Amino acid sequence: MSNQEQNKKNQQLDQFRVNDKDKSLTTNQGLKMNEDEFSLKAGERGPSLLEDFHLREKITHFDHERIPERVVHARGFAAHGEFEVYESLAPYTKANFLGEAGKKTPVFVRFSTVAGSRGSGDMARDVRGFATKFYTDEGNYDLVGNNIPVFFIQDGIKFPDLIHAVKPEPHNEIPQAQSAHDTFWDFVANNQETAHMIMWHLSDRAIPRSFRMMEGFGVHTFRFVNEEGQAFFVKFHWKPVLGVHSVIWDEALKLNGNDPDFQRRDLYDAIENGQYPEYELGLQIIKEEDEFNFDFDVLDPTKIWPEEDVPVKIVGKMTLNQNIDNYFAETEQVAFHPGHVVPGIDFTNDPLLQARLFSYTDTQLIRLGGPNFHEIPINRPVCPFHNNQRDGYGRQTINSGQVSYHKNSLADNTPTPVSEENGGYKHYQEKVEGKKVRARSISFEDHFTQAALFWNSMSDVEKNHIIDAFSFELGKCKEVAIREQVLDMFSNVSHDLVTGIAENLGLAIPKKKEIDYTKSSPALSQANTKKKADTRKVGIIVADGFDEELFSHIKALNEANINPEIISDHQGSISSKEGNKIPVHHTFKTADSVLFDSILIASKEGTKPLFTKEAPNFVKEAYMHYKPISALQDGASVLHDLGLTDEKGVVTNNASQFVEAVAEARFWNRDGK
Ligand code: HDE
Repeated sequence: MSNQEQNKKNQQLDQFRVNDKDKSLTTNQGLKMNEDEFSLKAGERGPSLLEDFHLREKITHFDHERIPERVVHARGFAAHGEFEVYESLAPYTKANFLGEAGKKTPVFVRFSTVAGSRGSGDMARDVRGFATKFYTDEGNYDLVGNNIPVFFIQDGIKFPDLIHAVKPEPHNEIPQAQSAHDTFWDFVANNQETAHMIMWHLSDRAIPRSFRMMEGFGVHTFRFVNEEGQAFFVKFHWKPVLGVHSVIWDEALKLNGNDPDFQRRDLYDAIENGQYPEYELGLQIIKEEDEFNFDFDVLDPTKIWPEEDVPVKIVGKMTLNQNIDNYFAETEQVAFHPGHVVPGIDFTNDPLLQARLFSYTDTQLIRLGGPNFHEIPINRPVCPFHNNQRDGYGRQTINSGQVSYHKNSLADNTPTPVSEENGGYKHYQEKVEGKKVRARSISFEDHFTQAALFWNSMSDVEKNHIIDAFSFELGKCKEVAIREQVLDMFSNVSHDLVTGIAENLGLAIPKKKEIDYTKSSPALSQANTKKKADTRKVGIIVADGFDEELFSHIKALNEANINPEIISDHQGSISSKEGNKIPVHHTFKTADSVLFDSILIASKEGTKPLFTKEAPNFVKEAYMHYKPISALQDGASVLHDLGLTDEKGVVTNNASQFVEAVAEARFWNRDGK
């Protein structure tokens, strides 16, 4: 039996899966219909009849097909998979799914952007949601995280303000899926706790190359509780096995036009190809008694715990190995909630987390139309569930018996509350004391130290990208006063940063402020991430009459787990000199250089003018995007004509060097050429 067959969630979903192929057409009442093209009329040219139940049913269902999109994270894409824990985490938590080395738990993961509508482009500069539902034996556990480890605000009461500011402006609903507009930056300047998150938002992290190549973070500090009742503060990390990689801004802009589904397609195709995305689960753990031993408050969601100070312990791996069958039924109807916990996992007093614990059920009530959304197949736990909740729109469970209240005698006082010893959830008994106040803790007041930590940790290339991103975003604000306020705000982070932005915006450079924070955290820079050729996409430009050495090159790429795709001047197939054919995946009209991680030019300019014009354009654009380029045989003349010889990342007739270059991915030394 394969893993997927054993997977309990998969078995459960099987009961609901229906394939309509080769079946007879019926109404929703099961009545077979003899006709589906014509409504019932009084005479062929006469009026339609109200009696036509088939027309009515079909149109009515259609009229009600849409549900409200998520108020944030509307655009998303999801997959099924499995989580396996490497070692027992019983010393820290009694969570059963983390308790035994090798234990596997089915998962469903939804990735998303935040600001755009459901139909917006994938490549927006935005935070990516990374929400995981673990279908554990003790109930669903949801880790509803992002690909950025901190958040814009410290208190959930500001969330509606933040989202109102970043969404399209209300008077004209412009711009879609972008933070580059006045209201967002006005919010930033007036809410300076955003500083640290803004640094991440304007870094390469906000334009990931793939959902498969980004980290995930639980953001808040959560609490682990073990069997002895001992508690720990914990932060969750997902570390992608392929490393953390991004596109550059110019590619992001072009990708949104070339393929608005770039990131969903990437995830879907990887799973279809058997190149299953993998992420390791990492934990940072702080003992309760060390709560106050840091220069940040562990409850403040605008702060990280630098990995060099609190190491990330790798404890398991998640593999996404199965695509969804139906977008609406699964990805759209899945309902995550940070409050879906299991014994051994508990909350802290982070005021952002506390507000989330209210918001997620509330939003599902309107989005999924009532209190029974837990019965939707994708949301059902794989363990039994029993309580006295009843009725409501769309109720599916048929609860038999006369009792639906607690306490009772008629049903022997069942369903029975379960003691903690027997697996009942008992909230951690944290001692709390204080006056009722609406206030920010003084320990939450430092907004700039970790923003500076992030800046200090960036490579020069990454710093330039951040300056460019600020220049783009603020450059799109109409109000000069907003640009100036933001500049002034970020002069608390780095003078170099604001100098670069001010020059681009033609503004006065703010006065230098004393910043004595020099610490950096190498783990924050993508320059230090893993470099792998695996699953990268190479566009091979080739015309009829190509040299057969291409076949051995393709073999070498396949062996390195690279995905080659053929681009030519016509569809169908192309032939080698010897007449052997290979299928064409794209033409110059259907593809663009930005869709590939690298370009290999495998034949000389063909006889067709289109090839002569387009092949060099693909190479030029890939070069401008710092990507590896390679040529085979007479294809080298195309590189030669462009003056591209003898430099890093430009390879000729050498498959193994090319594979290394694909792993390297970007050659930043080209800057300025
Ligand atoms: Fe969310 N968030 N959020 N959020 N969030 C939603 O719930 C909310 C926050 C995150 O793929 C909504 O079902 C509040 C932080 C993800 O289905 C809503 C606050 C983090 C997803 C909601 C936050 C997240 C959501 C909209 C501040 C990272 C998509 C639809 C107090 C740790 C889940 C829905 C999916 C979705 C509220 C802040 C992550 C409205 C009030 C911080 C990944 O309930």
